[in-house]
Amino acid sequence: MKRIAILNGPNLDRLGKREPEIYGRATLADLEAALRKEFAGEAELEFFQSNHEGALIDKIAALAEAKFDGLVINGAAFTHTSVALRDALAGSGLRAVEVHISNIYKREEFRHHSLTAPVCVAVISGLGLEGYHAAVRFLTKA
Ligand code: CA2
Repeated sequence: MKRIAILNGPNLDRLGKREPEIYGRATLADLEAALRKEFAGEAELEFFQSNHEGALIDKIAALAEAKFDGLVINGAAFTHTSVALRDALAGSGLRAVEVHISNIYKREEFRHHSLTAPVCVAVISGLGLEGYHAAVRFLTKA
């Protein structure tokens, strides 16, 4: 069975609690339950959320050491700012899919550029939480 990790960056612990017009009403716990349900018996899923850049980087290194088969990452604001997160992904050798709930290209200019996208195999942006499902589906098959 493929082992896939789902990483969420800063403020995504607030999902479903604020700004529902952008991010919807489902919480991170709802997302975890929905993914576990869809991929039961198909993929082993591990979930991690942190508001701290270093914690995300440490987690990526641990997943690489554990030889995970794939990684879904919503780096949230760190997507646009963090060379360290990009370096961690690039150095991990993990197959990563970058997911954004919103369509970052329809939003402010500063969200249009991702430092992490070039070191991921694919990017999904604007499909809402369905983007995580699509990413896990892809990594489970690939
Ligand atoms: O669309 C996405 O998934 C983002 O990665 C979300 C980030 C944003 O900085 C990126 O540009 C695009 C922000 C996550 C904040 O999430 C919240 C959710 C609910 C309430 C408050 C924040």
